[in-house]
This record gives sequence, structure tokens and C-alpha cells, in this order.
Amino acid sequence: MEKVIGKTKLSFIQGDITLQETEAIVNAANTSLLGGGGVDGAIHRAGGPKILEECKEIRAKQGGCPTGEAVITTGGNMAAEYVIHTVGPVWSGGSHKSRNESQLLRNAYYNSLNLAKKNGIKSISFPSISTGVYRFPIEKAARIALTTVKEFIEEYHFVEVRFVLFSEKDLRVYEEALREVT
Ligand code: AR6
Repeated sequence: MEKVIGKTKLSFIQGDITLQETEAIVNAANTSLLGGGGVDGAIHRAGGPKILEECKEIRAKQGGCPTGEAVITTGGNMAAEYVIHTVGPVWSGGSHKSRNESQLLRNAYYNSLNLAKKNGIKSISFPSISTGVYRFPIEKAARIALTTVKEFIEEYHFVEVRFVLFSEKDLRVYEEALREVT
């Protein structure tokens, strides 16, 4: 499924983000930047050790990546030239105001897009940040993701912003969320 918003193609596919040929792919990392399971593990496996080396250099400079922020490395052995590593929030029920999960998820998408913009990147693929190990409810996460992307691309032109969902069910959730927010 795809939709043009402003001048940007917003598209949705089921697949593996490590295989995408967009200029950048986004990693749902953790604050350590040292890798993990899920999409993070898949990206480090497919990209090879160079990505971890670059992450370690970033850690040496700034000590990891706070939740909601984003950092950039090359794509190592993958087709994508860059990986933007962002850290989504761990879901803890949504009712503790101080935890601010929704705002932090919004920040993760916004800061990833902004880092892409600063690096002149014109096409980018996102996974469903925080909805795996971090347990953020996917319907709510999809609405936050799409609202944030939509607002960004109404102001700034990418060639393509692509969502790469791992399962058919997740793809359907994102497509339904798109109908709600547009
Ligand atoms: N391509 C696209 N999506 C994928 C892939 C893939 N190759 N592999 C998994 N997914 P998760 P989180 C989906 O757990 O919730 C890591 O250990 C997956 O089905 O990867 O943000 C990090 O190091 C799910 O829909 O990320 C952190 O510690 C989505 O990606 C923690 O997990 C996100 O699931 C981050 O947890």
C-alpha cells in the first residue's frame, strides 16, 4: 500500500528491513547501542561487525543513546548506505505520566527523520519501533508513528518513507492506522 503525502511517497510492505535498498534503514536499538535481539540483532548480523565498531565509537563520545534520540552509522554490508539507530520506550502501561511512553516514541520517529534530513538522506525505511521486546501496543504505536511521519513530510520532502512490517498482521495494523490519521 502507498500514499503520497506532500511530495513524499509513504509506503507499507511486509518484509525484512535488512534487505531494503532505501538510502537509510532505522534500527530499533537500546540505549547501550551494543546490539540485541529482534530487528537490532538482524541488522547487526546482516550489516557485519563494522556497524558495532561505529556504535562503540559513538558510545565513547557520548555514552550510548538516550531513549527517544537517534544516532547514525553506515550500513556495513547491507544495501542501505546508513543505519539510523533510535531507541524507543519500554511500554510500562501508559499510565505513569513520568514515563511518557507516547512522547518518547514520537521523539524516536521525529529524531530519526530529522537526522536523515540533516544527512541529506532522501529515502528511509522504518520498522515498528518498540512493539516487539518493548511491548508497546501496536495499534497505539502505529498511530503515533504515522502521525509523526505525516507531520514531518508535510513540511519536508523525502522521496520515500517506507514502513517494513515483519508480519502480515502488523502490516494490516499500520494500513488501518494510516486510514485513521489521513
Ligand atoms: N525486519 C523488520 N522488522 C523486524 C525484523 C526484521 N528483520 N525483525 C524483527 N522485526 P524489536 P523493540 C520486528 O523487539 O520492541 C532489541 O533486543 C518485530 O517483529 O526488534 O523496539 C533491542 O536491542 C517487531 O514488530 O524492537 C532492544 O533491546 C519490531 O520489529 C529491544 O529489542 C520491533 O521489535 C527493542 O525492542
